[in-house]
Amino acid sequence: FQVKEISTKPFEGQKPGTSGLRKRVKVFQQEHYTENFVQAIFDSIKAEGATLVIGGDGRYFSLETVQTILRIGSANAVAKFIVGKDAILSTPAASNIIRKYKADGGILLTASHNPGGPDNDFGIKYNVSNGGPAPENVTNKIYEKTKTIQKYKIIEAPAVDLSKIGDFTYGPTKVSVIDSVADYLILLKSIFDFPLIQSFLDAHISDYRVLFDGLHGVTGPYAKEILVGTLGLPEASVQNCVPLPDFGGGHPDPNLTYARSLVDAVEKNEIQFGAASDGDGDRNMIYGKGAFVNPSDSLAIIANWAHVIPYFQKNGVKGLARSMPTSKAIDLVAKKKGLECFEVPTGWKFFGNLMDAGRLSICGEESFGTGSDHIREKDGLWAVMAWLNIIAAANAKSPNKLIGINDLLLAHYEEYGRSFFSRYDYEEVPSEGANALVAHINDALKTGSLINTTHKSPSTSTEFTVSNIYNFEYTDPIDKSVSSNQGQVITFSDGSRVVFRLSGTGSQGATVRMYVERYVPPEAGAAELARDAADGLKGLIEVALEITKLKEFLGRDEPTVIT
Ligand code: VG1
Ligand code: CO
Repeated sequence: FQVKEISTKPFEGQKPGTSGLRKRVKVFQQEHYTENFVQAIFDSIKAEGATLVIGGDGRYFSLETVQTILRIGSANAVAKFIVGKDAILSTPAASNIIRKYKADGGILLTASHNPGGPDNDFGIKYNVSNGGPAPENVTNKIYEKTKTIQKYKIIEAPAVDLSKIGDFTYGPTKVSVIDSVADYLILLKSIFDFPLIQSFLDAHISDYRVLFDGLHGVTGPYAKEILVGTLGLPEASVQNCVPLPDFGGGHPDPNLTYARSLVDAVEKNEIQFGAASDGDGDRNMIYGKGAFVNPSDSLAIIANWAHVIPYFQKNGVKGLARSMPTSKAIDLVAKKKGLECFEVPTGWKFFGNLMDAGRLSICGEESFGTGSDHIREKDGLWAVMAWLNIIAAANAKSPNKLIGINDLLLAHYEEYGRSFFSRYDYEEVPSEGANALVAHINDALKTGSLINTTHKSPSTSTEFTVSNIYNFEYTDPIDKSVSSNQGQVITFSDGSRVVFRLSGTGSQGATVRMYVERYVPPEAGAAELARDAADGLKGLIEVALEITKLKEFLGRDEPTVIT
């Protein structure tokens, strides 16, 4: 084999966002574009002699990109690649493989929940040796390299057949093609009480039915192996579980808007426990008949019930954490249990240091991401199994009444109070409008013009008084690195808050996210606690939209997605 050096020129904008570099497929298909970014990764790490994992959600352009990585990696003297069969490894499965086989890092080919196919999105994300997304010092280094790159190294060798499991040699490099599911299944079995879940599901085969929707993303084969293969549920318990390069034309994002296929089937067939995951398998939505679990509540409930999960029985719960816009429901659980609770910026990479330092066990984000220190990514199927484990444990103590999702939610609210939470997404708005909105809020922040002003909601007549406005900044408690401008927060005198952020995962225009939260204590009573979230937040949302003039700046009357 021979190493060739190819001259190239930098491309603008190869800056990894919240979770890797995400662009339209057509952008990645430009001559040298993908090669440049891959070489920039190898220039930023110690590639020589390294063992690296390659996986992804199987989206369009993945197979070609794996071969590109093998060719460039081999030319850069990578010792070994561990690749998921057919280029498939869910994001959590890849994180597990990196840790289990002590690899130096991994390259994940995914744009997560963004649609796929020739006219949609592709993405490349680098993970480090703890199995988590590269921290900002690494992604900044990669970005710097992309700005000055003049050449990349490549070898000529026939493509590796990724459809066959086994060990191959590729130039000077070893390539091991592995089963995508096996190691992940072993992992989950070591975490959850499978016998308890099994006996509950067996006993309730007709009155507690389960439906998992893979949205044609990567989790299909994993969910099938766990739910059908291991727990013995009927085939009808899974749907859309064949991964497709374009996700069947859908938007593989588990929320009430994009996971309609799950919501409709659950409602129509009166399914007690439904769940879905996103394209790369790190997100989850728990949705039963008439029962939607808000991700912020999901996190708090899993933490509150951690004692029924064998992994936490064995390892204890070291600490809890949430991303800044996630509701403070988890903080209340931490307080009651005497645990440390951290507030980090959006993006899973911020949890890794805390976990590595032994200070964090369970964490999550409002964006349907929940997970623990069993790996260093959020984990969709882990959350599904956590819920099944909790439901099974709750029912083991309740022989006469079947406990379902809504019972757990209400019991939690009655114990801790409820943080009504909602997120409005304004997707792909003009960047000028989004920037003007940010500038407008910054202006209010600088001049203090909104502080102590009172605003009345036109429809509910509730009044909200602004108490503070700030830009969220985070200092990592472990390595002391500082991340600034992580979202604008407006707090109100009743403890409510509204957060504004620009998304870092979009590939076109700008996406503005508005997060609203209002806390109601347990004393408010069951009726108030069980209210519809949209209803409980109506007044606050009206006031937030009014004081920020959001509709004017964005030229949008309604958000594209409401969670
Ligand atoms: C979004 C979510 C964030 C999540 C990120 C990656 O980021 O808000 O919570 O960590 O996606 O998730 P942003 O910058 O668009 O708000 V995934 O499942 O796309 O890897
Ligand atoms: Co994802």
